[in-house]
Amino acid sequence: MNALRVFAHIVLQHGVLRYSSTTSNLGNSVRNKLKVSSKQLAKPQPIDILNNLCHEERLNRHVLTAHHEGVASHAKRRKSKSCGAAIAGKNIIFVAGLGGIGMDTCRQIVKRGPKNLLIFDRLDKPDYITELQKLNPKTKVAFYSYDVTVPLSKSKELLQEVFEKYETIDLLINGAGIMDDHQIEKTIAVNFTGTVNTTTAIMDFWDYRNDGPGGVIANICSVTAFYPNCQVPVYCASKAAVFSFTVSLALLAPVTGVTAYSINHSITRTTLGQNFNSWLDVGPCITEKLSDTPSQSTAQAAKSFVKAIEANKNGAIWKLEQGKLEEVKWTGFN
Ligand code: NDC
Repeated sequence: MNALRVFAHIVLQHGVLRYSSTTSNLGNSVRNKLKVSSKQLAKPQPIDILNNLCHEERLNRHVLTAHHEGVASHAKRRKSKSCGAAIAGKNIIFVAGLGGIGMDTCRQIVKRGPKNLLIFDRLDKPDYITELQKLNPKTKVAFYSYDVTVPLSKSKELLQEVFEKYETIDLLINGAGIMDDHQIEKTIAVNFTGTVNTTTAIMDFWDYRNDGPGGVIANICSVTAFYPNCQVPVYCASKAAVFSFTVSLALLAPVTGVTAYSINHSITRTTLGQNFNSWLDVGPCITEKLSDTPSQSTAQAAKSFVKAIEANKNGAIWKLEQGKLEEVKWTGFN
């Protein structure tokens, strides 16, 4: 078991380091790699300490000692690659690129000249693809039918097909989402598991440890991930889960070569909330309430979105509200 798996295990133990003497061999090997004293491992530690252990330098040290030398050159290659533009000339996958937020963001992306924009969506809207293609004939726009709730093996098959054709993918945007708190399992399947599975599938092709080149992930979460709306707690919790997953991805970047940041929209005028139900019908008038609250258009949100993509900042938490882009400071680890 490698140290990362151990980390994951520890995280699940209520956010504290719990190592008993029965795991001494494993404990010693982790200790040696991470230079953690036995005193530290024996005592339960707050999650802050765990995340400090995940600090870039320590993980880099682990990667460099635990894996072959090629990893170092990957890291250098990735560093030099990330200096350039994050959209122009790149190959981009946009999951849910044909929804309200997705389509306007695709319009902005295409204008910035990626090499290929691959739209994965459950919706099939050929007119939208034609429109995007016309916006910039130099960018190739392609559509792939994709439901994020398919089993992980199917996501991997689709990505295998895509990597065989395009060889490299630089950016994956995960944007599939539904808001209907009567559909609890589906909400979690689309909003959370779908994002995790698509991310897991692309790791086969990107992860440094598979000799991959690394990559960038932009996960669409929501401001409700950190300001929950109690009328749709299932939706908010699913978004909080994607948000947490994204924070972890960013912390793992020195190991995997895959950087990540979250895109958190505030109320944006789309059809997302049109037919939605609140959990246990606690807030049946929420649709009207939302429409009375200050909001932004999808065109405004799209401009902020591409600015965040261009900033290309690992671990960034972007809030997109009323036409403004703001980086939120996460104090959870301080
Ligand atoms: P819209 O319904 O137009 O788009 C949803 C997209 O997800 C479409 O492309 C669907 O085809 C795709 N999709 C749904 N199910 C699947 C599936 N099984 N497989 C593949 N694709 C699927 O809604 P939208 O454009 O507003 O939403 C796009 C993303 O932004 C979603 O992840 C939302 O959760 C997220 N978002 C939207 C808003 C908003 O105000 N419109 C917000 C935050 C995040 C919100 O959360 C309510 C409270 C205030 C903030 C707000």
